Parts: sequence; C-alpha cells; structure tokens
Amino acid sequence: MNPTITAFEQSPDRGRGLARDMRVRWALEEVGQPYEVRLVSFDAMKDTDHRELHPFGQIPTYEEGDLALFESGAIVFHIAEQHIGLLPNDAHARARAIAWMFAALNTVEPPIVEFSMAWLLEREKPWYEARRPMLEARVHARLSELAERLGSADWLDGEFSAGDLLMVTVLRRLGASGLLSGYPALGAYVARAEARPAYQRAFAAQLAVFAAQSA
Ligand SMILES: N[C@@H](CCC(=O)N[C@@H](CS)C(=O)NCC(=O)O)C(=O)O
Repeated sequence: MNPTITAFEQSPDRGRGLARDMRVRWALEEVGQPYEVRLVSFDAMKDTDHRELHPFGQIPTYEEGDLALFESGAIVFHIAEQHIGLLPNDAHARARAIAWMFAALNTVEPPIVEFSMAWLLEREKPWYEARRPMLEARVHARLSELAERLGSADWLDGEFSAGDLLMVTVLRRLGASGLLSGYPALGAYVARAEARPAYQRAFAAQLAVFAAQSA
C-alpha cells in the first residue's frame, strides 16, 4: 500500500512549493515511491483526529501501514532509510549526509524562517525596520558559510543526498527576498536541484493542488 501524506488544502504560498510537504513529495519522487495525499484545511489541522497524527496540528504527516510520522526531516530520513538513492551506502558518507540533514533543519532553516516570518507577520509593526538588519545579517552569515563550504561542488558531500534535498528546500524559502542573489554558487546549487526530474514532478503535484483549489 502506498504511503499517505498530508498537505495544505490551500497553501499560503500559492503553489510555490515552499510548504514542507514539498520535501516529502520530492523525497518520495527521488526514490520512485508512489504516494497518496490527503489535503487538510487549517481548521482540520487543529482537530483531535489530525493531532493524533501531528501533536502540533501541522502538515506534513506520513502514514504507511501502522506507522504514523510527523516532522518533515524525520519523514525524509525514514524514506531515505527505506529506499536506495537518498543516502550513501558507505557508513561515513552516510553519517555525513545525515549531518547535512540536521544542518539544513537545525542551523540554516531557523534564521531563514525567523527572517521570513518577521516579513510575513511583523512588517507593519513599528519595530520591524529596526529588527530587519539583524535578521538579514543572521541569514547572510549562514549563506556565506554554506557557499564557502559548497565551493564549486555540485552537491554538499559527493553525490546528491537527502542532505541536499533538505538544504535546497530551506534555501528556497528565501524566495523573492533577494538574499540569495549575492551567492551565485548557492543560486546555481538550488537551480541544479530544481532541474532534477523528481523535484519537477513533486513541484508539479503540489502546484496542481493550488491550481485545482483556485479554479
Ligand atoms: N518542523 C516541522 C514544521 C511543520 C510546519 O511548520 N508546517 C507548516 C506548513 S510548512 C504548518 O503546518 N503550518 C500551519 C500551522 O502551524 O498552523 C516540520 O518540518 O515538519
């Protein structure tokens, strides 16, 4: 039986593939695992039924037989462990790829989320303009360090891995902010990942949800 994931019935990103179900869709596409999607409204996400799956009332979730998971990183890790293609076989290379998964979610994503949430929710507030340079500086610090490490390589550590998959979804959250434009190597890294057929299938699938809801 195919796994079932949850995604926004109406994604606030209007089909730009920034919601975290995109990571899970992409991972499933990379490994060639078909999946079902259950769309949930904002109200339904906070219901008891959904909270059984996700204690924080969010998406994505993942159900496979009697296994239920939440947290996009844990879900991508599970998929990568169950299938060939997202984690190297060599034990050390595998451990390093997992380290990049944590780095994406634990080191790079937090300042990016803080920056984008401030823009989304606080940009009309009197303190926003004073706070913005500090938020931007924190993002720039991580981007320059990441660009330095990536150098001229295609991927963060050898072959494309779940570490790259998560890192790219995190970087994409900078979207129209322009913050990525000072880092051509990171821009090319994101573009390289977006050109992968699996990424394109995942992107098209989430976009189709938005298109259908807005029709
Ligand atoms: N750390 C969680 C974050 C999940 C999350 O923030 N999901 C968002 C969509 S990308 C959500 O459900 N937001 C609606 C809400 O929090 O009410 C993960 O990576 O899965």
